[in-house]
Amino acid sequence: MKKRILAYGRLNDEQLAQLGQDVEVQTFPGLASADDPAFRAALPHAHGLIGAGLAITPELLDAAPRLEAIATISVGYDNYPVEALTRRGILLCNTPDVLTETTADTGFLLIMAAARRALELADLVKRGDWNAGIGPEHFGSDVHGKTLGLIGFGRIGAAVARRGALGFGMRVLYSNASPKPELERELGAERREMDRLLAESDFVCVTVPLTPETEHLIGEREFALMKPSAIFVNIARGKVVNEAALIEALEMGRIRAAGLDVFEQEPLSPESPLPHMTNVVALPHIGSATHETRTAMAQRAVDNLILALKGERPIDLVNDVALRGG
Ligand code: 8YV
Repeated sequence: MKKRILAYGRLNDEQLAQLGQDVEVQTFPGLASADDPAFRAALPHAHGLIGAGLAITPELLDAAPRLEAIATISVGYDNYPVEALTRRGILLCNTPDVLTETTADTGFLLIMAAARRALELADLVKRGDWNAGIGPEHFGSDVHGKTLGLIGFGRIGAAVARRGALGFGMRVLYSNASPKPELERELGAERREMDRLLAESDFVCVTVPLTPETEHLIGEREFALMKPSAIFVNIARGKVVNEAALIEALEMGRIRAAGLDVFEQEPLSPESPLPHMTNVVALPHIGSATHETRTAMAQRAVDNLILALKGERPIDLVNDVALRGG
């Protein structure tokens, strides 16, 4: 008998057909919550899950005693209880690599848009307020030749740095748990303690994963260390930043602007002042959201899940201890 999987992520017909060769697929298009009654009813029979954005809790795992593998269509896995999965011998697979360049593009989009005040000035045109040549009150700041500080220097951080160093002649600083000598050679990047990076950078871009150690890594103290002209960009996770402290830093002019793709609460609450601030570019978590990249991520997740359910090593395994039986 074929194993059964529950697919709640966006998969195309070919991907569903590929899965269908090996497993029985039950789809839950647009599933918004794990409490959906049909999803709950299917969980006890599921060997695999594939999707993104659903908070998987140990309580949900209790309702899925046959579960062998989860393929998340995301690189981040902060909404998965990794230890609980490992204890139960459930493999967790993510989708690194295929979204690196697209997410770095989003980082640069935010750097450029915030520095050149693109949204604010496009709005001015839209309102019909472009009456004369743009003067200093609307000037932005240069990106090229400035100092770009990366907090986190993994795949995505390095891809943002590459754009800055090679495309825009920027000086690159990074703070990361381990040194990256190859990237230092390739990009002339220099490693700094985070405090020094914050003080020296014109653009501070956060690319660390959300973990208990990085939650609220950037708060009041860190914003105070930045230059008043600094532009802060977050393409990682909202909870890495104390959003109240960010709002205050922007309101008090402790930093000049922010480009944000992620927020402490998503979707962003309508009460949040952030999207209404002229010095904020706020995007609805579009880091990897292109046709090409989302298709590639879904494909990677499909390939991972099929391998995992066949008892083979998936391409991307977050908790490989589970494969060895704990
Ligand atoms: C995901 C992301 O696509 O991969 C990640 O970790 O942040 C996004 O690119 C998104 O989380 C899916 O819901």
